[in-house]
Amino acid sequence: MRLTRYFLPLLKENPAEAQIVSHRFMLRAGMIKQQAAGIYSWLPLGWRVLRRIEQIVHEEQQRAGHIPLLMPTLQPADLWRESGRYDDYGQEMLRIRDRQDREMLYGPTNEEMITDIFRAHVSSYKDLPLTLYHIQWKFRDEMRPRFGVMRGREFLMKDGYNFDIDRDAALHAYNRHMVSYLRTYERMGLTAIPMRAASGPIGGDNTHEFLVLAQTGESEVFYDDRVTQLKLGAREIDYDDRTQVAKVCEEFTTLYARTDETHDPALFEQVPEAHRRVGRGIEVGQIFYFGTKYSEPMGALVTNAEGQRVPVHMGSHGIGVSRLVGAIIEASHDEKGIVWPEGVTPFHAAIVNLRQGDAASDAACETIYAGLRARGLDPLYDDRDARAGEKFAAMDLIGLPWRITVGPRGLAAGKVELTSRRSGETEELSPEAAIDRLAQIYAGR
Ligand code: 5CA
Repeated sequence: MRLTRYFLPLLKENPAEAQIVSHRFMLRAGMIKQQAAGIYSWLPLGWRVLRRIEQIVHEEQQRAGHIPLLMPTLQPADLWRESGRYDDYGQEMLRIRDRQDREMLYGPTNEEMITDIFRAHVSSYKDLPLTLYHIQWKFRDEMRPRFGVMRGREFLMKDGYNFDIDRDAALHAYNRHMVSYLRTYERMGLTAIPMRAASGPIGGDNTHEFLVLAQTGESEVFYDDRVTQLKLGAREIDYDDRTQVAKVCEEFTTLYARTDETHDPALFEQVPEAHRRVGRGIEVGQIFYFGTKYSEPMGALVTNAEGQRVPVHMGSHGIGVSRLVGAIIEASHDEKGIVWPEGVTPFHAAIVNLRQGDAASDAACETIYAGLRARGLDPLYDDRDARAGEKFAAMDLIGLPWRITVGPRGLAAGKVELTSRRSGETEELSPEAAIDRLAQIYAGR
């Protein structure tokens, strides 16, 4: 993409309404525009990050054996009457009537609808286990939408639903989700800590939230700081291996880590004082096991191996896809702007031409642009006729992890500069070597 042909409406001033850094940078970097309280347009740069996060979520869900589908945003009220949640859900649910005066709602979550799909098509234990998921917009009429996309009213969520023959099988599905989430967040450059939590309107008594530590987080958290050192890394996971998956979960959930809702001061006292931490976190996901809470009232039954009809065991598992964009910025920025982790960056590298119109500089930028594209990378080429300082400030703000700077002086010696946004370190390289370096950095991402 060439900047002169792109749509990147940067703001020079700090918007007054933004109270936290991610909201401020998302507005200033031209990623989002508010359309109503808690409702945003995703401008091209924001859209790119959102798509990259979605892509990682899809890959990791499918690696764990979960199957994508797509359910609508609007749902009939009657489905929710079957589970008893239509009245329970209260003011957070946006209720709508269509022209035939039928009661509809904008889905805040999809337990009822997925159970309806399941009961229409599955009737035997032989079709289990089954986990279906989608990535779809949700609406919750939050009392206090705030912090930009962090607490929106309309927001993008990955929600997945497992169907299993019994509790043990459903708990394996729960564990599988936990491990796949750990990998998902790590690929986004995040440390997200699973913490024992409370289940709220989804139900069940087995639930963990995933929290990214940040001062601006909405949840108060209590933890043993050794949990922050745990890494899943590149280890091989066989998602069908119940023992292996359960061991990983044990590794990540044994040290004390709880949100204020389940915090137990007496247990916390047992954490060695040097490791005891109280802080704040951003909830980027939550997993639930709730057994037959929906399958029983909605009649989602399967025949078991003994020929009896039994309600299927379920859980649901959410990732806050749009919230993650804000959470990643909270975890990765400096005073100049965003610092995207390579896994989610909207463009892989910036090309900054210091002397637009200089024949040698223009030609070298074109060569690098084409070279990066040929290696499967997406560069953003700042081809504006603008001062170097302005170009650097723009690229620092939007936070691409790598910048190639091209100017007549360097080119006279056959060199361009490759600069890391994170460390600020610069290397002088030939254009070809710079392309090779970036291809190496992004290999496998
Ligand atoms: N049905 C279950 C799991 S699929 C469910 O809805 N879980 S949830 O309520 O915990 O939501 C899942 C994730 O969506 C949360 O962990 C959070 O990251 C994100 N989320 C929830 N509410 C909002 C909101 N108002 N704005 C942005 N993200 C949100």
